[in-house]
Amino acid sequence: MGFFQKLKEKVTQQVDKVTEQVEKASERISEAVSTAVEKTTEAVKTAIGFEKIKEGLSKTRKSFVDKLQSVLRVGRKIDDDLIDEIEEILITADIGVDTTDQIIKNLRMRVKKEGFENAEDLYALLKDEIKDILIKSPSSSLDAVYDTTEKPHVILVIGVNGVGKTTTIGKLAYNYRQAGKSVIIGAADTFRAAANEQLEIWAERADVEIIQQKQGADPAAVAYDTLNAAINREKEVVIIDTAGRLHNKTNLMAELEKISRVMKKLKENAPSDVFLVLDATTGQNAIQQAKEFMKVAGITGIVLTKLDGTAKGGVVIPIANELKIPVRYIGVGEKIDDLQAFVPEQFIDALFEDKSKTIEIKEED
Ligand SMILES: Nc1nc2c(ncn2[C@@H]2O[C@H](COP(=O)(O)OP(=O)(O)OP(=O)(O)O)[C@@H](O)[C@H]2O)c(=O)[nH]1
Ligand SMILES: [Mg+2]
Repeated sequence: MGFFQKLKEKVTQQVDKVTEQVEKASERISEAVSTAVEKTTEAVKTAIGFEKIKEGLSKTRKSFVDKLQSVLRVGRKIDDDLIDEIEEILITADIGVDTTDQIIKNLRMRVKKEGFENAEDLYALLKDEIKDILIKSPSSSLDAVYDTTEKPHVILVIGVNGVGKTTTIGKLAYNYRQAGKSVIIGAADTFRAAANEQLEIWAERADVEIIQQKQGADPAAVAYDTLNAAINREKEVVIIDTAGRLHNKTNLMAELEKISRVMKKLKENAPSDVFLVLDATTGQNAIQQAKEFMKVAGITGIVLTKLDGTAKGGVVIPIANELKIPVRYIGVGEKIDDLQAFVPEQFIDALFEDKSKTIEIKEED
């Protein structure tokens, strides 16, 4: 091989090596950029979600936190009277007797053990205890909120009249679409006039397909048609709306059982989820409703709606703590992007967010 030939080969080899290194580096850069973009998008979404939850909880926070801050004032010492006052505030905030008992017991224990003396220290302690209760509840274990491990993932939505089932389905469909999933919804509320039209509007807003039949049709037939269409069209998520008339137990059981049985003909383990929708404005009554429904339906998750319209938002705490069914979503408004995943830490931070803290942070900026 001549000198120039050798030189040419060497140069070519080096050029190839450099090209390869540049390609690898550029791959790494583009990977790093897309990870950074993904992370930023996630962080922005979380921040927007947190703001919405905070805003949605403002009525509850106003009554709950204002009352707490007025008894936990600087200079006051911790004594039995103070603990009684806190107990009363928790109960009037719809946290319920049992969960309040649990919180107060833990609070007393920590005060004694850790030697707290000043009233103002109890604010952070109380926040901590409530957060701890929620973290230990089943609501905590679901981080993959819009993940679908099976295709299609079938969600049956149930609950009494007017709690917000149809609205929640519209929002949920939208959230799944935002997460890049294909969705089809089924109008199995064939009982109420105009139920189809209402769900159709939501389907349009969320940009998802809808399957319906005429009013009075068998709800189980609509559920079957919807699942069938989902399988044929390879959709990832199926959401079924149901009628909210106040069922007597036997009717409800028969109807839900039939819907599930008919869907099982197409997919053995359908429905994947049964979500019970509860209206937060009904306070303790929501817990009673849940207990009734739990007797007849295999509920896998709870959606608590209308938190924005009530000071009774504290009811989320006993629902998560006592029912042993995960609270999956909370409704904080009537708009399509107003359904938020229930994340205990985020919820408690939003509930306890106090004004003095916000001002402090702003001043630091
Ligand atoms: N402020 C507020 N309103 C809500 C929320 N969720 C639902 N709503 C309102 O509650 C009302 C009833 O909602 P629907 O979705 O029709 O309730 P439903 O359970 O489907 O009712 P039926 O089908 O009649 O049983 C509507 O006016 C909704 O806009 C929420 O999170 N916040
Ligand atoms: Mg409805």
